[in-house]
Amino acid sequence: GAAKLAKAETFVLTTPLYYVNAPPHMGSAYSTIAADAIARFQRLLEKKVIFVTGTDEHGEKIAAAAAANGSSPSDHCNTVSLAYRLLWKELDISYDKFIRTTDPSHEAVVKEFYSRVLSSGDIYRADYEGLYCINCEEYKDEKELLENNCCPMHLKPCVKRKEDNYFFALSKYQKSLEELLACNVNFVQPSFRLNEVQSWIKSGLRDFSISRASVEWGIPVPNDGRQTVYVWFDALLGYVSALLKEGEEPTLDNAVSSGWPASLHLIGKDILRFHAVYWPAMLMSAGLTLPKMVFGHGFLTKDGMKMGKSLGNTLEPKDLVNRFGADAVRYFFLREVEFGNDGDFSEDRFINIVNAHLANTIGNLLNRTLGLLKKNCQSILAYDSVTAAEGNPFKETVENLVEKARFHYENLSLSSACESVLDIGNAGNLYIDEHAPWSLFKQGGPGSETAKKDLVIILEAMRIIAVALSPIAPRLCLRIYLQLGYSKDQFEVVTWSDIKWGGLRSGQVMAEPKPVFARIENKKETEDG
Ligand code: ME8
Repeated sequence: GAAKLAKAETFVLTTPLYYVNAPPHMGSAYSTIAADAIARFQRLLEKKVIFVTGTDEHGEKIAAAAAANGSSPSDHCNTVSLAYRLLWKELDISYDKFIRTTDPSHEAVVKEFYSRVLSSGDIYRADYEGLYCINCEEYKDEKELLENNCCPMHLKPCVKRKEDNYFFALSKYQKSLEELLACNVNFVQPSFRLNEVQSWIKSGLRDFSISRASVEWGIPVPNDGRQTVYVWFDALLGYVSALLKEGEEPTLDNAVSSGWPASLHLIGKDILRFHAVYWPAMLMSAGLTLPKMVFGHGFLTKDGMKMGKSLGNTLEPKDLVNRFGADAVRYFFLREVEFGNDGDFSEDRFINIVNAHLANTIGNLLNRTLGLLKKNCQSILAYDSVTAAEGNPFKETVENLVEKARFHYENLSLSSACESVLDIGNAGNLYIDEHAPWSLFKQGGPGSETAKKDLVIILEAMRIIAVALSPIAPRLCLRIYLQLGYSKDQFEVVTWSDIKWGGLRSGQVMAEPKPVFARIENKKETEDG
């Protein structure tokens, strides 16, 4: 029935739940910006979206960070978790749920989950000795380590640990995981990461320890108060507990019926093993449905090294937003980094791209068209956009590019989606230069009728750009909509179906032309002359 259909349409999308050992940096912001663009696109398609983000607050690394600050773990977590929420606000992140793994309802869900896995017979007690990387919060194989047992990601030596722990019988799921990946080739994305996951599994899955005797800052293991639940066995469940509704009894069943399974876990490639191997096995053990897809994107790098809290080589997203605005930051990283691959940041490149695409291709085109309309038509459209474009191949060009953009968004090729939308702007610039409506207006008579149509055509293309680019640069697109004479309320209910050519009507009054995107001054260029 209708309820079932509505449920099928729910799109649950998650970002990683970020460690609160340090405030957010550009890498954390990158995953979240990408997820936000995907969430906004899905909403344009009129799906019910539940966009989950949050913070991962337990474990040894967090406790150590709190101690180093001289604060209690919970004060420390409150401060840093808030910093994430504040940054998400500045970046226009439209999340629906923000889960903190220290929420009591989450703890209840973890305990219930643990008990289910225990009753499946997948938890046992054993001694373990191995090399532990605190920054990864993971036991490592000696084979994967550098000299002096250094972790290849964090370049810090792993420590020898011996513990009496509870173990999860991951090895029991070897076959089921192999089948999952064989039958469901889209489970791991981009597809070039599938091989990597398959070869981990093929090399033989080993049971892993899911409790810590040495760590106090965590959720107590049910039936054994002397151990806490391993931070990954705890945090992954945040994707489920996030779905609980306000005030609802915190049970697994309630969380599941509110939207589980996730349609997409968006993560960095560093935590692919947890999401594509450990997590599905854990869910199978507890009898829960698996997520539909795990997408592991690449790293933002600085000097070739992963930018991160542990290495301290980060870029401050706050600074970038303060200097350039949220739209520029969002646009740059989504356009510049092919989604799935690594990408490097350079300030020159940032300024050049954002100026060329947002200020010139889009902003200038809109501004000069509105200028001409003001001068020659008192800012009033003389034709319906459908009539204006009759028999004009430009309309088809725009329609083809819109289809491409949609295809790329659906395939999470965010950079290509940006490119297709920008190509509408390029086509518009070419069109206006070739048709030169300013000189047609001078001719008067039929010439100025043609020119009036040309302006409507360009502005209709602008309207379409404003819808199609809104997942990436929402504020800029709102400003375009306002310039085209619409209200904020009208922009907020726009859907992908509004992209259809024909929105602008004769008689519609455009706003006073005003730049929608301020060109960024490149200080270095100015200094260099
Ligand atoms: O791993 N480039 O949290 P975390 C791109 N708490 N993305 C980056 C990045 C970079 N340089 N650095 C970090 C954790 N990220 C766990 C997750 S999930 C249940 C628990 C992004 O704060 C990327 O998405 O270390 C990466 O996977 C995530 O931040 C890790 O964040």
